[in-house]
Amino acid sequence: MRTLAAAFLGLLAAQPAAAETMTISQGGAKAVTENLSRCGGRPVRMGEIVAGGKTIRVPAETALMTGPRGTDLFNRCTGVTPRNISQVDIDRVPVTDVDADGEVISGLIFADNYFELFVNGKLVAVDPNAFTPFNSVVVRFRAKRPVTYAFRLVDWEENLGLGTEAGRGSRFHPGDGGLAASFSDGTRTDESWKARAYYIAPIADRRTAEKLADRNSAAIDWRRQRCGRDCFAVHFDVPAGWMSPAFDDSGWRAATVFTNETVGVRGKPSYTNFEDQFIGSGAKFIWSRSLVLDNHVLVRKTVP
Ligand SMILES: [Ca+2]
Ligand SMILES: [Ca+2]
Repeated sequence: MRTLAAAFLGLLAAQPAAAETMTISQGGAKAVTENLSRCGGRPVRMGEIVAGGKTIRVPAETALMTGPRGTDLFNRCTGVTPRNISQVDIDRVPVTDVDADGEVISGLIFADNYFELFVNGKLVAVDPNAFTPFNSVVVRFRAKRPVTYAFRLVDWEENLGLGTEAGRGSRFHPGDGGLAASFSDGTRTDESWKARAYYIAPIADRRTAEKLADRNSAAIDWRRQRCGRDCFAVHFDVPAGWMSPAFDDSGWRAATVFTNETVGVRGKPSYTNFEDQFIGSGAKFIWSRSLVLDNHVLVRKTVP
């Protein structure tokens, strides 16, 4: 006869490895912070919405206020505006110790709108500008191979809980995202990364929201999600330890690559001043399946 504890453990083992409950919410979230923007641009606020018996943080639970700020590669807010890479002294960027016996790796990161970079499970940098103006970051860290790169990515939102912002003649225009990163160990963002969406909005009706259990947001025409304060949103629980080297991402899909034209890099010198280091070196824009509807996205890659 099995003991109660054994039966309980058996029950736990029977759960799928990634039990990420889907929750559907409708309507806007309540702001729970002031505007956290440091230099104007769109307001950076976090919100909470209650749905499915849970209180869900939007656009995502982040370390924006507590994490180590990444060093500016280009940031109008701080007056760091190099015209190209020759004006950047990478040797002056502080080195974060991930593994004391590792090698020093540097990297350039452009994320629309917000990123957190974890290396071998350790938070190395958070994006100092969570929304706008568009900025870019340079990182250095000491890490031992194999190196697991993991980014939390957020397409920030002005209308909390709705996945929209004012723009293009609408108060409820859905924004889009995109990540490009290039590291000195040869790692580049491309289709070899894994990606998964955890917050999908705006969705115009509940039936469409329910279909998103498979997270196939690419099958939904974002132009037809015409809704305002009554939009639906789909949330998935983020698994503990998603950034750690040991995490099993075999169930995640390959990242989707988007062209620079689709992401819209023109007029964004925080990217274009380093175009040779980004797309010129093979660092492509990646995201999960919908650049527009997926607003909280996790991506990972382990390099030997
Ligand atoms: Ca940013
Ligand atoms: Ca969006």
